[in-house]
Formats: sequence, structure tokens, C-alpha cells
Amino acid sequence: MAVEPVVYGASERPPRGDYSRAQQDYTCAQDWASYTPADHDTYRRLVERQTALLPGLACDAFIEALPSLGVRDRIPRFEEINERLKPATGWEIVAVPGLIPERPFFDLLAHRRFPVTDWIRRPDEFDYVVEPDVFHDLFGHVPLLFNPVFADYVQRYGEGGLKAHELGAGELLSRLYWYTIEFGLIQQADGLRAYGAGILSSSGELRHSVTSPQPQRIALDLLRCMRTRYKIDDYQATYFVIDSFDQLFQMTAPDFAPLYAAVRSLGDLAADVTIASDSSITVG
Ligand code: HBI
Ligand code: FE
Repeated sequence: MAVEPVVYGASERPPRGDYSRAQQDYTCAQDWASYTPADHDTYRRLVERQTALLPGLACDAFIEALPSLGVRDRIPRFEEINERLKPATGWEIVAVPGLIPERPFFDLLAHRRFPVTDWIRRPDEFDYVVEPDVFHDLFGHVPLLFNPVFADYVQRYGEGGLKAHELGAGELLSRLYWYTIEFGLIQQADGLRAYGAGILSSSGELRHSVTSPQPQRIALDLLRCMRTRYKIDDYQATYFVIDSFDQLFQMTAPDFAPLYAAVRSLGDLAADVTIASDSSITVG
């Protein structure tokens, strides 16, 4: 039975991926033979441009792990990466046709299977593609899955997501995903750096998130984070900052149910709002 595609946000445009290829768990086989020379060239150019932007902006753990992605001059075969990833942290990447519903997504993460979209943007979408493509997922998300502490955090996030889904709190937990795994910043001894995949795979937002005076940056607090709505199609107005992946992992140990109740009683916050209890982090 074909699975229903998921379209991010309330947009009417059809999803890019071919969901008829997906199995019940939304995974499919990476259709590597279908990539054209232009697809491989797009990937090569994206990796080349983004790698040059990393020094001083991407966190050390990401820069150290990036070579584990392997080939840079063409789209890798996912099994090539899994040969290294599985022994490193027990994770494996699995191909999906694109965004998938939150429950199967959480279930994959809980089982150390990271969903990687297997299509790549067109050359005319070089600077921005609305849905995450194979470059965003491979370059943005996969390197840090080689980091043992971060890898444990992502699996615990998936387990928490399954519980949240049962409690109808998936949207609240997706804010934690958004403000850590996608757009998180980390305070290193030598300054602020990016660890979120949405930032690390963006040519513009990488420098902006770490250096611009425009957005606010506040120390990660789970309740504050889960109250905060996010923007899908613009630079973030707020970035949450951690001190270490250990801190992030420890923070998410307790049960989140009391947090969901507190979020509901205190209410949501717009992405650009500041409240008195915010512990703001300055750049530079
Ligand atoms: N599906 N393939 C894919 N990749 C994601 O990052 C993703 C998803 N579905 C839902 C989702 N992310 C977020 O809403 C999670 O926070 C649940
Ligand atoms: Fe992502």
C-alpha cells in the first residue's frame, strides 16, 4: 500500500519525492543509479562551497567528523557511509523520499536509523530549496551522528518523540528538534559556533547565526524552547545556545510530561519575543 506524502507546513505545493517507492516505515532504496551528472555536480559544488565557509563558524565536533562522510565529488552511496557510521555509533542512514510523518520519523530515530532524503535540489535551487534534500541531510545532519554523545541525544530525542506523539505533544517536541538539531549553537572556549544542521548546510545562515547582531541568542532552557514557535522559511529570530553536547544530553534525561503541561499553561511565544527570564548570550 503506497504511503501518503507529508508536506511541511500548510503549503499546497506537491512534495518533491516519489512516495510510491516507500515501504510502510516510509523508507525506500536509495535510487543511486537515477542521479544524473548534473545531480552529482550540484552535490560536489554544494560540498565545496559549504566546506570553505566552516572555519570559525562550525563547531569543532562537526569539522572533525565531516571527513567521515567520505566522497565529496559525487553523491555518496548510503551504504558507503553506513560502513563507517554503524561501527562508530550504531547509527545507520536510511533513504526516504522526503519529509515523513512525525511518528515514523520518531520511530526511526529511536532505532538509530536516520532518514535521509535521497533526491537532490535542481541547479536553479542551488542557494535554497524549501524541503530538505540529500545535501541538507547528509552534509548537515550525518557528520554529528559520528559523535557518540550527540548520537545518543538524537536517539533519546526519538524515544521522547514517541512518548510526545502519544501525548499529542509532537509539535512541542518538534520545537526542541528545531532549536537544537536543526538550528542549535554551542559556546566553545574560542567562541560561539553552529552545530545545527539547518545552519551548517546553509551558505547564508552559517555566518549570520554566529556573528549577526540581529537575532537574539539565549541559553537553552527546555521550557523556554518548547514555548517558542519557529520560522520555516527565513533566518531564525532566536537561537538557543548550549555549553556542550553532554549538557544537552543531561538536560533531556527527565520525563517531559510536566514540561508539556507547563508550556500549555504559560502559552506559546513568537519566534522573536524576549522574556525577563531569558539568559542572553552576546556575540564577539
Ligand atoms: N521527515 N524526512 C524527515 N526529516 C525530518 O527532519 C523530519 C521529518 N518529519 C517530521 C520532522 N522532521 C519534524 O517535524 C520533527 O520534529 C518531528
Ligand atoms: Fe534537517
